[in-house]
Parts: sequence; structure tokens; C-alpha cells
Amino acid sequence: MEKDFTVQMKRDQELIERALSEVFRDGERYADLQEAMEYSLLAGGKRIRPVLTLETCRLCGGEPAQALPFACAVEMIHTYSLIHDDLPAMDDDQLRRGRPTNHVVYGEATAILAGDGLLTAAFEELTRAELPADRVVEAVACLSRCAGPAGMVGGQALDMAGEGRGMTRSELEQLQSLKTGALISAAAQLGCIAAGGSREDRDRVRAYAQALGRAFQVRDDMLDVISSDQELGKPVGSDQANEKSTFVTALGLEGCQRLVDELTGRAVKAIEGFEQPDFHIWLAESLAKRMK
Ligand code: GRG
Repeated sequence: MEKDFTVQMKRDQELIERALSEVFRDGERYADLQEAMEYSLLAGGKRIRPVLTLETCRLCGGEPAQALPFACAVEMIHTYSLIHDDLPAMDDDQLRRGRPTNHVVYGEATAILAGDGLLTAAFEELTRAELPADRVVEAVACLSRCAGPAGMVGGQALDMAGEGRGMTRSELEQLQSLKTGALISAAAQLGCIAAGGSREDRDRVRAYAQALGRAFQVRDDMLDVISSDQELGKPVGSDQANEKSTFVTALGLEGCQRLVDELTGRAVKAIEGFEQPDFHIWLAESLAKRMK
């Protein structure tokens, strides 16, 4: 029978929760900025990206704890992107991770600053890793490229530009591989970098994460239709309300699941060459069926 890695995943998540709760512990507390950052950072969330960083470090022969500051940095960038994405100027959402969104609680100006604070502090967090300087520099280069205008922020720009008009499938693919895939790719690559993995390892890990990221986003589009506000902790039906083109509008639900399964197969194939790819295979297959 296939091994179940739920316990290992829980252990990683606990390690990450503890580390995230310490990021701002000894920092200065100016007005309600730190509270606003921690409100969203410590609101739960699946922690898929930082788990991927820790486990990819292990996959590439490293000790996961070495990669913990890199894992926290990725989650901090992810959280900033959610805070900004929920703002009235973007999706104007009221619920995230089962709680009122950051701007609903702290106001728009503080929510913008909370996002800015998390984004910049993420790079400071990278430098806290007790790793050779060349690996830290490589991590800074990788994360800034994947999260910035050539990656996630660029994807968000394409997303906004596409609202209210139909997008072609290739436009959608490009948008999603930037908006969602780039940060997932960074998460995996940072694990490889922390472990001092070879160029070949990095290429295999990147290919895995690119396919996983695309499958994750297509499944996310499906959940917006088939799940509930309560299960997701955010409003469902928002893509339709915002007139967004998604894979569901392009392929229908069945077509989407076929695509998720095909991409999952591609992810699994990309990492077959590693000695112990079982966790990554389990993760990809679990995410293909996820309900939240
Ligand atoms: C505002 C710069 C900027 C970028 C926004 C991440 C993003 C780009 C927008 C969020 C909306 C969205 C649906 C993005 C696609 C990526 C995605 C599926 C995010 C949700 O990630 P999960 O499911 O969330 O991992 P949790 O809460 O579990 O961490």
C-alpha cells in the first residue's frame, strides 16, 4: 500500500508555525503594524509552500531544519500577496483563511503596510539561515525573481488586465504559471539551494514544482465552484463575480480534473530520479484531490 505522509506533513507544519510565530517576536512594535502582519501570517493556511521547501531540502540530501528561514520567507511573501490581493483595489474580498481580511480589521493603509512589511522582512529572514553565504545569495536571487515582476507580481498584472474579457488558454497558462506557479517553484528551489543540491537536482525540482503549481491552480479554480466558503475559509464564486477567465470556464469541471491529473503525472515523472521521492509523489497526488 502507498505510504501516507500525513504525520510527516503535520510535523513540518508545526515546525513552520513555531518559526513563523518567532519572526517578529523581538522586533520593534510600531503602532499596529506588527499586529497586522501577525494577524495574517499566523492565521493558519495550509503551509504548502514552506513544507515544500523543507521536504525538498530533504529530497536533495539536506537537513530540513537548515531550510527553515527560507521556508518562513516564502510563507511571508505568500501572505503579503494574499493581503494585497484582498484589498478593495484588487479583489475586494472580506474573508481569508476563515477570518475577516486584513484591511477589514486594520484598514486599507495598514493592510498595505502589513503586506509591504512582510515582503521586505522576508528577505531579512533569508539572511538568518545558517548556511554558506553563496547559498543565501542564490536564495535571494531566486526568491526575488520568482516573486517579483518576472514572476508572481507579473502574473497578478496579467490577471487584472484580463478581468472582464475572455482569455485564451495559452494566456491563462502563462498567467497562472506566473501568479501561482512561480512562488511554488521558488519554494521548491529554495529547499534545493539550502541543501546545496546540484544543477541537475535544481532542474528536476523546478520541473516538478512547475507542474505541481499549475495543477494546484487548476484545482483552485475548481474549488471556487465546487467547495464552500466554510471549507475554503474564503468566498467561493468570486471568479465568476469578478468576471475572471479560469480553467473551469475554458475546460469545464471534468476537463479540469483531467488536466490536474495529467499535470500531477508530469510532476511525479520529473522527480523519479531522486533516491526518495515518495513524499513529493504523495503531496502531488494529495493536492490533486484536495477540497481546501
Ligand atoms: C497582490 C502581488 C500580488 C499577488 C497576488 C497569490 C496571489 C497573487 C493572489 C491570491 C489569489 C489567488 C487565488 C492566487 C492563486 C494562488 C493561490 C491558490 C493562493 C492560495 O494559496 P493557498 O491555497 O492558501 O495555499 P493558504 O491560505 O492555504 O496558504
